[in-house]
Amino acid sequence: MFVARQTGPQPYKKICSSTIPTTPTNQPTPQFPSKTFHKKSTTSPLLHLPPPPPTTLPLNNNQTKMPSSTKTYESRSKTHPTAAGRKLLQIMAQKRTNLCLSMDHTDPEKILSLVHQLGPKICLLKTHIDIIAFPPTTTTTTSIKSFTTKLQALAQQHTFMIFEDRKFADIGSTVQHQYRGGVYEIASWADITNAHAIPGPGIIQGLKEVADGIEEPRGLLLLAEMSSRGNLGGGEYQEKTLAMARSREWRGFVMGFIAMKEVGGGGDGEEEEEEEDFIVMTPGVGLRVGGDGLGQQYRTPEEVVGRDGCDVVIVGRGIVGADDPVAVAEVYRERSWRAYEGRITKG
Ligand code: 5FU
Repeated sequence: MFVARQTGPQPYKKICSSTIPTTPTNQPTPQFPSKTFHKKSTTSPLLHLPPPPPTTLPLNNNQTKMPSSTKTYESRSKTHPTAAGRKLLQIMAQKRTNLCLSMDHTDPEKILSLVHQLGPKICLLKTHIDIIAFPPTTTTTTSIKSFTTKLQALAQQHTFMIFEDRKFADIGSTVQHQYRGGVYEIASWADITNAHAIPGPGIIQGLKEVADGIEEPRGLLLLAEMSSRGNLGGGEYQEKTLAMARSREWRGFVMGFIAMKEVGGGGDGEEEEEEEDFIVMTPGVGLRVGGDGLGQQYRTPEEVVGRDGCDVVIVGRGIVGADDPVAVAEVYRERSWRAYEGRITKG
């Protein structure tokens, strides 16, 4: 019988923090009806967001376009074309963290407790709201609303943003309902969400129309590729996704990609005077190269951020399943931040 080899973070299996390397390992690199939400501004005192940049950023003829990966998060926070992107980059620069916690626990009370402990380490909290087992003590909608309100309060207290990893994948009309309504009302509390490009540009348009009705900045990531073995992203699919993201229509909404390496960043060809900047967020990050036996593939922070130019590392079981999640989160934060500093020094 074939038994899959499991070498990366395991589902809630204990990881002993004392055995975690704080320096890169020498292991080989793997191949691998209209409702709007108007909320009061809850901007943290840490954040004094700069005004939006001009829609075009003139370059003189001799100036070479620099890839985003060579620039600091701080400089990008002043020029990023989306308000959500500017806010996130500013948090990253000020808190010195490019770590996103993927909170894939199913117990709402446990989630809130862990997020409270880990909030200081992260720039972003990633949720899967539909895996959470909400108690049937009140109506489910009330439980969910109470939970997401608490998450927002924690985001405010510890200065991080919230990313609902919803992976929308339907026609524009349907995703509008899924984003705005249902029991989760994702658009009302998640700063960032993501979508597959497979349905075509209507999915972005549909989500943007909902986001436009909300006072706080909302950003969208497109999935250009995935971390799992055999995924159909990358290559030509990624090129087409990038072309879709570049449309002027959603310049202030599409903030970046889920991808395994830097995407775009050299200007879009049509608008030669403009520099583009897509924030790349990357799951499949572990302290060692490995996998989970179900297709997930792990690479190290040094590979993901330092070598491949990604901006935000997304870590789930590697932190949540550890004996000491706070200590392990600090190892991920520190290694990912050092990889970023090394990258911009080289650039
Ligand atoms: F888009 C993606 C992807 O390509 N790979 C992923 O693993 C999303 N994910 C999510 O990141 C996945 O659904 C988990 O929520 C998280 C990774 O968790 P892990 O425990 O660090 O493997």
